[in-house]
Amino acid sequence: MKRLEQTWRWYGPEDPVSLADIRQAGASGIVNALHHIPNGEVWTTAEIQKRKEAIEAAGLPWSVVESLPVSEDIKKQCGNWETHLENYKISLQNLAGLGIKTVTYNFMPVLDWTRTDLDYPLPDGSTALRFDQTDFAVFELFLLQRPGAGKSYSESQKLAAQQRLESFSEAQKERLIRNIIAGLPGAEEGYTLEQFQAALDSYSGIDADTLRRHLVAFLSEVIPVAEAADIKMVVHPDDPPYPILGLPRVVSTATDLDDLFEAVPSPANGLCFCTGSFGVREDNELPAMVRCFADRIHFLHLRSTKREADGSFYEADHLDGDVDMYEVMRAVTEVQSKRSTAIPMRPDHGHKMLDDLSKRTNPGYSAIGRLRGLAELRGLEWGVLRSI
Ligand code: DNO
Repeated sequence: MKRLEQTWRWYGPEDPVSLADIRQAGASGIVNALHHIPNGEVWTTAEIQKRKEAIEAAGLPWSVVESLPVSEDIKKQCGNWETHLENYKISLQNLAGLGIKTVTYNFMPVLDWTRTDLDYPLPDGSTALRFDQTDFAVFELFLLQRPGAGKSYSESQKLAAQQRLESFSEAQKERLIRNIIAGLPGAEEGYTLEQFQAALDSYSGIDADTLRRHLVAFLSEVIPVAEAADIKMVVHPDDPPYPILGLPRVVSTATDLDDLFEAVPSPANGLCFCTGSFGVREDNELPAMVRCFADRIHFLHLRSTKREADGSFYEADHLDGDVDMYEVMRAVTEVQSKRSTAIPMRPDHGHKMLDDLSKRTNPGYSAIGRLRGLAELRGLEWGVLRSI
């Protein structure tokens, strides 16, 4: 029986984790994007070919694109969105022409994934990424001063945020702002505070229904091209999986996915099943979702998050936290057993640990933390398979 394909995200030539390191981690496929090409522009065959050759020279295939970003104009249907849409189709055809056939994207307005703390200390001395609800309130209520933000918080949350603000040094305030708006790796867009507020304002009038319509319109254009090119498009869920900053989010729950697949039923309309993102919501039952969306899953991000009472969460060890990774893996192996090709998975968001702690790392994408994650997941898959 085919096992999952063990892949690893590589940020390109600037990534402190080299392709040679990745081979030693035991990964056999690369997840990559052309981060230097601005969102909305075409990924030319020449640029794709150049990157593909660099990856293959290290003895690895370019297995998955993460991400071919959807421009803000497309999400809002404004400005150059029609040109961007045509460019997106050309990029898909160019990728398919070179045999790269799994393409990840997301439809989160303004921000891709969001964290408030990139070095949250864990009891064992390693550090994790964290989303702290009170810090986030400090950011939008007092640092950004987003008009209307007060409506999203209770009186006690506002008081907690006020007290937290008073305890912060200037450096802590600046770090919080930077963590949220400077763009985490892969997010592509980075902002100053003024640009950030302007980007939020540009969504006024776009509620969840409108954003959902825009997503369906995007897919209605792009999916036929993907289908003809034998590409699987995989949507990454919202992270965190609920509306933030007054912006709508429409890929957070099983209901959202039902709507999406009903609106655009083509098999090319697929899902990147990210356990860490979906797992932040208690009402997302992950093993059941894997079984329910079995035919749509063409890429897996495996990691676990630990929820806290006030809505905060942090990234736990891959086999710890609120994600029941054993049950998820059992469901995933059932899905894999019915496929003729290996589903790519990657360990997501490792801790900073051992040498990672003193090295330059992309937040969440340290070498050793992910090596640990991959090793644990590989062992879990092996154990599940051997026991059935
Ligand atoms: C974070 C990533 C996301 C993901 C995009 C996909 O670590 O999982 O940035 O790549 O949302 O478009």
